[in-house]
Amino acid sequence: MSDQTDALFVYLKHPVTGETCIYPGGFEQKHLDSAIQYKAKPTDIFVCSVPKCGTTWLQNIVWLIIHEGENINGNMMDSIPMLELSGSEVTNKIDDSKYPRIVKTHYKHDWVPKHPTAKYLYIIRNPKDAIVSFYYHCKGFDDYQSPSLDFNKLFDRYVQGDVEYWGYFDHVTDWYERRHEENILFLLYEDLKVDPKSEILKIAKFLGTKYYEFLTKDDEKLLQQVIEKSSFPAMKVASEDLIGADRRPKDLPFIRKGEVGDWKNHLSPEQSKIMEDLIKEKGDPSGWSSLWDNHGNVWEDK
Ligand code: PPS
Repeated sequence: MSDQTDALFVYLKHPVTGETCIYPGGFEQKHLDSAIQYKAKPTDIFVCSVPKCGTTWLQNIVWLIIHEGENINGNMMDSIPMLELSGSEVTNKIDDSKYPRIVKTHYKHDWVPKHPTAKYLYIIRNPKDAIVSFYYHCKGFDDYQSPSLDFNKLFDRYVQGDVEYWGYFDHVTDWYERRHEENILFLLYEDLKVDPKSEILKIAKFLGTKYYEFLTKDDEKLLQQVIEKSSFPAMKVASEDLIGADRRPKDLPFIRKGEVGDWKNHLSPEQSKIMEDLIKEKGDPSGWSSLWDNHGNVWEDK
């Protein structure tokens, strides 16, 4: 049992390179050994992110687009496996004879299985909100063994990159530098919040012209369905099935608040400044630090 005020992470090795990476408590080496066997298929769609940036939301949007507005039936993990947790056997069992397979992963770019025609969507969210969401995530899942998690402790680890999946900053840089590659679509949680319609159309276009055409025919009937079914209130209602009601305490739901700027209720002025300095240091060289320039509500003092 870990110190209950500190989240439990585990250190596991990449089966080929031997590189160590931090994973959520509960992950095991056998999962990674299996995941490495997965061969990307030409039609695969990978939904990628650093944790807590809107992955589940994007998974649902992609699902709804390619399944013509039909909801996921039951637990999302059964329909959209998480590669490094589900492994290759489970992932390969997802029937892709009619619809493309969707795979979730938090891997950095190099570790994601590649195929020249597969699609890779990467979503990010401002790191101040991502750490807050991550805090409630760790507190709520038994695997982290930290029901009394201390926000300040987690914050210190977060800004040092001493959390799962290389931490936020290097992960985002890694993917942002590849954003112009033909089969990568780089998305912002805050853009989806402000204008879901345009972002969903952008995603559909990226997935294939036929999806864009489905969405826009008949007075955009399908598009309206996708917007509605992927909205925060709709996903909140569906979350008992989607995420599994038994996996979280009632007061710590997975689909929690879904807001931009919740960090203002959690970060001290010092922590906010530490984040801003890091965003500059890590994001200025490649330019991702300016991604929120058009989102005045993200940063209190801009
Ligand atoms: S995970 O565990 O990494 O897969 O988590 P992830 O899905 O990336 O992030 C969870 C946060 O996304 C919010 N969310 C949404 N926001 C807006 N609209 C919709 N439809 C939506 N669905 C999920 C979810 O509530 C988590 O954010 P917080 O801030 O904790 O509410």
